[in-house]
Amino acid sequence: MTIPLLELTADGLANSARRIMARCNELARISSLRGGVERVYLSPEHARANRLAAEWMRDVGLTTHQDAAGNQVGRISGRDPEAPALMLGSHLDTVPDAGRFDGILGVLMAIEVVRLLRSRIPTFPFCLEVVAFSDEEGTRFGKALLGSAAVAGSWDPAWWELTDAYGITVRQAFLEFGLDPSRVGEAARRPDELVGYLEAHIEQGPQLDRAGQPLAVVSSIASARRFQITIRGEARHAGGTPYDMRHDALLGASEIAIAVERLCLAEHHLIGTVGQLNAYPGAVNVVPGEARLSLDLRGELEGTRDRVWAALTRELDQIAGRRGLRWEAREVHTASAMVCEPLLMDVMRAGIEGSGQADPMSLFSPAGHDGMAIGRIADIGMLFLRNPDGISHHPDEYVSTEDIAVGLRAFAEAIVHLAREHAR
Ligand code: HGY
Ligand code: MN
Ligand code: MN
Repeated sequence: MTIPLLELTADGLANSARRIMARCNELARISSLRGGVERVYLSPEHARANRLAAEWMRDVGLTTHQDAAGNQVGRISGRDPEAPALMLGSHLDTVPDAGRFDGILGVLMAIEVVRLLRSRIPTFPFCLEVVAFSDEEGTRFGKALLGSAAVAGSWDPAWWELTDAYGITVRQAFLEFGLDPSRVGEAARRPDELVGYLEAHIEQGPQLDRAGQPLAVVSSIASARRFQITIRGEARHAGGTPYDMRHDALLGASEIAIAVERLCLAEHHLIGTVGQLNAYPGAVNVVPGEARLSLDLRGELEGTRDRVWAALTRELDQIAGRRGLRWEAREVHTASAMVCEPLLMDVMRAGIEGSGQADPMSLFSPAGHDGMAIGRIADIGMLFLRNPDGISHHPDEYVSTEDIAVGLRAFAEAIVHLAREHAR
């Protein structure tokens, strides 16, 4: 049994957890969606959420600034103000009609952990930084991890021309937000500035709920590839066109959507989703001449992911041959799998055990996270919190204040364990 390093009282942790829950609800009201939660990159809602997060960061003694890519950053010194920092954080942006915790919980837990560790931080051999990343989901421009990619120094100039649903480019959105596109490189951090990155996040899956455990250590984050697939056939009269003359693009798209499920079910730790499917011209009395569908393909191993993508392209060829269709695919997002650093897994495990949960599970994350980008410049570690029924990217997403309290203790303990490791 790991003896806790910190004397954190149950009442104190419960107060912190209630504060976090109240703030998740407050942030949920900063939304572009009436009656729901939606906050996207470089929007007025993003700016308001950053201002609120900055206020909460300053409340716990963090010095704040917004970086050149719109991420909200807070920093507090350890023994040496010039020392590298342990970065804590997650993201404040959301998917459409989102829950209140995906990303947001991790930012608020990071801020709260600074409050809990205030008296110890001046003895730490590293500084602490809290980062509220600005675009983990990629909801607005289709490309995920824009904010954390800028921090990782991997901003791709091709992204300036990405457009949102209204044709606004990333470049225009930067300018409207008050950012200077030519200075995005200033958001980049050097590897020698960081001792690591730790993120707390809801699991977004059912493993912890099924196991009846509140917390888990994350072992790795899935690799991902996202595609926009266009299938073209021939628009025709819905009444006068017999089946043997049809080249129905929507039926071709439907067949490939079913094939995604079939091929992924046959694999281990691989999952594919068609989240968008549109038929054109979209009239009730016209055979669809064109269909556009998205594919989100993710796997623990890139080889498995890529092998299934190759198999899907062969299926697309067969479907197109049979139905007289043509298809093309554009890859809009690619992220390598990111393995968590064993030392950070160890301190996270020790933190969870210090919170009273013996022998915590290690879980692979099929959900993507900012650590996929930050892992290019720093070692990463993650803490998962149970979210009942695993439902996420949905308004019913939930985490209990009890699990938040236990998660805070584990997170704080893990940081103290890491400080001890670095002080050796
Ligand atoms: O899509 C994901 O896995 C993450 O929630 N952005
Ligand atoms: Mn998400
Ligand atoms: Mn997330």
